Amino acid sequence: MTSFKHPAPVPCGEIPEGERESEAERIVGGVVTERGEHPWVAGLVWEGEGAVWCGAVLVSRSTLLTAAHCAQSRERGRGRPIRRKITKIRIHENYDPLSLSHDLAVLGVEEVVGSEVVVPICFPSPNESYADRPGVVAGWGRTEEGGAMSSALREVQVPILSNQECSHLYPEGVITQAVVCAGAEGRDACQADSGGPLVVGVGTRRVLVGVVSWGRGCGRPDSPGVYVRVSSCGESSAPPQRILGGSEVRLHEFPWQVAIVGYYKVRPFCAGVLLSDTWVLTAAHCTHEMHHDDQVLVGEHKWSSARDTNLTVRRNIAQVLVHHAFNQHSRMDADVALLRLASPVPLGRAAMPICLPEGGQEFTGQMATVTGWGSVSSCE
Ligand code: 4AZ
Repeated sequence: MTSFKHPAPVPCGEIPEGERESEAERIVGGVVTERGEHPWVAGLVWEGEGAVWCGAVLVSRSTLLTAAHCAQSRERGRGRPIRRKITKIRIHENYDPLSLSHDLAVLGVEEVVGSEVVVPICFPSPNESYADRPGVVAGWGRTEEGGAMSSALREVQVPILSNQECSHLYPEGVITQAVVCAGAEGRDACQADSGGPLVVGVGTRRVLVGVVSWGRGCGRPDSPGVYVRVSSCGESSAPPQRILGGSEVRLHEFPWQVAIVGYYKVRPFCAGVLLSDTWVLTAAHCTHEMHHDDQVLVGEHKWSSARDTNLTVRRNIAQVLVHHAFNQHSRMDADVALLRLASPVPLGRAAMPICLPEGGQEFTGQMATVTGWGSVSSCE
């Protein structure tokens, strides 16, 4: 028999057993949640005060994500947060308080010990946009524009829009790849829900798609809520596959992978990753082995064969920018460099930039894939 006090360990995104049946009371724009139904949702409150002024979402036992505008406005606030002391605040380095772009912050807290009401959320899998999926947003924010805050945690189902649809509803340029829109008339997040999670169900788990950031009013027609996108936007032409123990990738499965080669040579001496049609990220130590006429191959698969693909393009390197903190002797720190290609590569099936993570994302414990043309045995 399962005891609610000592549930089986839950890695992420699972609502603990016994908390799943909801007898939620219906109210305008959403419903009051059952206790334990959103065990990754946190509220930011002040000592001696009950009111939650921003939401947050637990992504590990000691890390929360929230909106940068929540973290910044309270950085020098009065009193100290209660329940879990915030030990670290990291605001996204590209956060702009005027446009609210990159409105994301990471809060470090004292470790939350096992509890049936506290469960970290799961991160989404790469290459999923979640558009046209039903999302759920939860928070203690206003229940209507200009209305009262809610004393109970509420949730509402919100349709997730494609960025293309959403960009028609807001001024040009504000709906970037770094945001995701969700909501419909009467279904939305509102003030003080900021920082809280937009989740979707994937099987029995919930994954974090966005963090509440802003919107034009609350629940107005044609004014969906705007969330900081947590799901990635990188599109691979093939579904992601884990390469256990190492195996040959499928043709153009990793279209951001580039090879760095000698002048009209084919064997890579280093590799890099495409960040745009003209910029490549590589290791700084690779640039120390480089000659002025070295080149980049984009869309390469088997370098020893000219017949496997005709989509490979070769570019000269016009500029090399090495991280200023890189020390070629220790090679331990800041081993990164940028290469500017002499002319842009055509983007398509064989050449696609990778997305960079939002600052402060925590990938500890997740599986990653590394790709390259390096030695397949340590004896080579
Ligand atoms: C706010 O002020 C806010 N309708 C959060 C979300 C939305 C609007 C305002 C979305 O924190």
